[in-house]
Amino acid sequence: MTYRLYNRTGSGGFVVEAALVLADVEFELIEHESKPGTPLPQEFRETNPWGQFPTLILPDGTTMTESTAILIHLAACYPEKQLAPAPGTTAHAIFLRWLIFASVNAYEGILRTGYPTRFTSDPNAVEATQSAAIARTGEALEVLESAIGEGPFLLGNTLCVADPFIAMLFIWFRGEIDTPRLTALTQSVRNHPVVGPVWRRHFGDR
Ligand SMILES: N[C@@H](CCC(=O)N[C@@H](CS)C(=O)NCC(=O)O)C(=O)O
Repeated sequence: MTYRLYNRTGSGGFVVEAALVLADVEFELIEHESKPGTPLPQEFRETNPWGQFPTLILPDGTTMTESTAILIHLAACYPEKQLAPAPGTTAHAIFLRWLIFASVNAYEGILRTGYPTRFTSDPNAVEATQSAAIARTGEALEVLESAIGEGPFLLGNTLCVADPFIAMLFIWFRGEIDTPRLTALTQSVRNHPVVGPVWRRHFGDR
């Protein structure tokens, strides 16, 4: 059995698809309707009760959710593909720190922006919830900007799977911030010979 990836074009599943392509492993892609908010089939809810993409079925049948957990797992499975620095190294510690930071702060902020009614029970507070989420996401992205050293990638010249993840969050951000390093990182992800085509399949020219 190969990997089976439940995904939606333009969703956070992009980054798992990119990691599978970087790992050069076979996978079956099950694409759902691309419009956010489209009800998910019951079969999918049974697989992931939280109802989000990406959801990855491993070759042994185990279900994995949470894009960052999946990225860390795939990097551990295929060390020769160098999806991330070697575990136990300082570079790996830095990788983990910023990958998880991006997930729990920037991705969460993006979700609050996109689904504000989940985060307030006050119909009059929806817009305020959304604008606070945009501001907080901007702060998280500014912290990520300061984590990028010489660039263009998080860890220098070599792409790791945190880079497409950060680039994806950056293009989803609806506010305005001055972040030249994030801009350069995103451009380098777009230009990457392996990740670039996956990016274009999900995000076109964005
Ligand atoms: N923490 C999750 C977030 C995944 C997520 O929010 N996916 C979005 C698409 S980008 C989704 O499926 N949203 C549908 C929903 O939340 O109902 C992860 O990192 O995988």
